[in-house]
Amino acid sequence: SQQRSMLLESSSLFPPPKGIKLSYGTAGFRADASILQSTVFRMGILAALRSLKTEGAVIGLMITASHNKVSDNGVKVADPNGEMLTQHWEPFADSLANAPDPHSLLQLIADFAKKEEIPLNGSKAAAILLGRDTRPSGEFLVEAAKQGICSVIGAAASDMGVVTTPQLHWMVRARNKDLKASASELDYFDQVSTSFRCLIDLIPKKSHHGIGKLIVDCANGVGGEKLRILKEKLNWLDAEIRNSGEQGILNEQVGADYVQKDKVAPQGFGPHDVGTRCASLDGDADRLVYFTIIPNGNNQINLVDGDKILSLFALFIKDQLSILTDDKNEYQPRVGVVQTAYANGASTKYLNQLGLQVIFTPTGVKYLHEKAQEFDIGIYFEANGHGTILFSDHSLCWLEDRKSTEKGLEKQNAAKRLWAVSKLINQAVGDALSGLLLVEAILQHMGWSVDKWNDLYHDLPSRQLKVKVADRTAVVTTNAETIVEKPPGIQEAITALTVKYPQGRCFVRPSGTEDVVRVYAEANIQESADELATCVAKLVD
Ligand code: 16G
Ligand code: ZN
Repeated sequence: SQQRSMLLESSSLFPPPKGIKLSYGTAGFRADASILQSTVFRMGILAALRSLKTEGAVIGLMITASHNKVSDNGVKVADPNGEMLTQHWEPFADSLANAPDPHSLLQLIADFAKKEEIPLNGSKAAAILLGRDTRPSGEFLVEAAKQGICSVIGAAASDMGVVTTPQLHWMVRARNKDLKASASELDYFDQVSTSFRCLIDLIPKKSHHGIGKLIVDCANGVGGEKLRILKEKLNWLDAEIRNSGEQGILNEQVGADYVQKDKVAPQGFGPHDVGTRCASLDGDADRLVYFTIIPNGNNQINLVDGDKILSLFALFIKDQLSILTDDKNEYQPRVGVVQTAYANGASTKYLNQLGLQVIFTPTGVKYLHEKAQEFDIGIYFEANGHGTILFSDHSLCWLEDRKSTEKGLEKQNAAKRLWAVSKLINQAVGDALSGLLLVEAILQHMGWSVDKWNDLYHDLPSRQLKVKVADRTAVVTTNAETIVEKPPGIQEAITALTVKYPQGRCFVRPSGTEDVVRVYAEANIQESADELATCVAKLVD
């Protein structure tokens, strides 16, 4: 058939790299950009099939390797609601990427299409939105993706150019869920800036005093250029943009991943910034952390991580809800908080004290997101700064109703604030830019300095180590990665070491992105956390 010959012909132009096994991993395929052309081409095909399978819904294809080095790249797929590709298709993504030749590729596609009942006869249309970060390799990889898409009859690609990962997810969601067929970056900027201004306008007059300027490290990535656009739309935002990529190298000693893991100030920050509120985005702007520089501290910082952003959001939402629902006989939205084992124990304790239900999942946005969807208002964050807030359709209807019918001004304003939060925050995926604006709006609302925010609770000292192992899959965990199941005996040894330290907690897990096993330990003092991590690292070595 025509479809067959099109696929055979185009895939012969994109031979897979020899002797390399690729895996979809926690967040799509990632590798050195030079070997990714065939993978991206094939993910173009997969995205087209996914669109056909979902009755022609718009599917996203993002080319990025996030916080990894500039010579790497990667590709991931966004489903109709803007969230990560359904896990149920990941094995197909793996086999597609690793098919050795055009004929076996074709066979895989034919078998899968049959099993999933995907119409491959050109009778249906498919639509894919493409985006890429600022990596130079993104240009030729986008071309490979287009070729993949175009080799499926009826499929069409729209290239959104250089965008943040969350912007692409947002556009996909807006086009499908909000039925804005032409949703673009401009609509994103409009929605985000309008809802931010709305939150600022709703600040009670008495707490209206300045909280000083913000400096943002943009990891020399795509976030810088986008934040500049937002800033122009928001004359209220007093932000200085640094590391926006004109000079420095993407992710090199800059960005949220570097700042959070190494707990040091990024390049371009120094003693002159002591006393100023600082934030850091990662290379594709889906992670956000804040920090301040410690005086005479040799570039050391006070880190205000994802757990603390989560705590600030949770506190604000809880406050507004308690204004709105003082009558206990009324409907009360169920609020839930989702964390991973990396969440600092002090943050979990704080959230519990707020009376919130805290649930743990394994590492990786797809797991947290899925869990958060079970609530009326679900808030999730990884300590590394990736997270967002999800509002159920029901809670949105309720808010919409309350903000227009509520008689009391206080209550009406609380409903309007929560409504604005739902518009500002990116409900498809964690978004450093919209997250940053929400943090800024809440701090302004509370009249809080970054130090006041950081004092919500004090992090327990912690240590992370990574151990290079021959086969990381030998380590199997359970219970949201807190317990080692295999190899046998390890968990007993970890427990025996952990109980020696006051407030000790420790776990190991195989990385989903690197060939290592990671160790995390926390305790009441830094020396103990370090010692515990070191001892446990020896166990898995
Ligand atoms: C990926 C995940 C991130 C996770 C990290 C863990 C997404 C979009 N990103 O970057 O959520 O924290 O992997 O890496 O899911 P690790 O498995 O190497 O520790
Ligand atoms: Zn990222």
